[in-house]
Amino acid sequence: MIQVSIFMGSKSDLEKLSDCVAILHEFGISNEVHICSAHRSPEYLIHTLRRLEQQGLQIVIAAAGGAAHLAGVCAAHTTLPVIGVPVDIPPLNGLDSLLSTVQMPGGIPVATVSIGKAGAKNAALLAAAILALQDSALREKLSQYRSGMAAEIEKQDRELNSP
Ligand code: RP5
Repeated sequence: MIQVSIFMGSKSDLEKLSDCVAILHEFGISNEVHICSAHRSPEYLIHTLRRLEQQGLQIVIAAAGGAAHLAGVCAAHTTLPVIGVPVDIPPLNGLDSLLSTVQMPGGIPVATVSIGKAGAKNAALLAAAILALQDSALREKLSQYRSGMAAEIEKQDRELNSP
């Protein structure tokens, strides 16, 4: 059973999503990555989403750049939680993607994370946090991940201020 599906609007988005995939793997969350464009392959997108949902999919991560309707279209076709990642592409470098993804009309929510690589990373962590509601081992892994970040910051501070 695939817990999380990452949909991206183009193969060109893949590099920006590498941390998202890596974190899902690090946390042991089963996932699949699909190239499904809301504009260029709308029927394939819905077909793939429906197939995965029937197989037990729990969370959708949808990443797209430009006039980024991918997350909203996914959310229109499922009641699963949808996390939108605005991908930064020229010429507007993600502001267009952010507004297209985040400004959903009331009734069909998309949980939108920050633009680009940071957002891709946070999408995986948010998916982990949602799944951790029903998985105490995953909650513990998230807690350890946070402790690791805190320890790294403290180490950097000690190094900066060591005589
Ligand atoms: C969006 O258009 C994709 O998500 C991608 O970010 C952007 C550009 O796609 P390509 O022209 O590189 O295929 O649909």
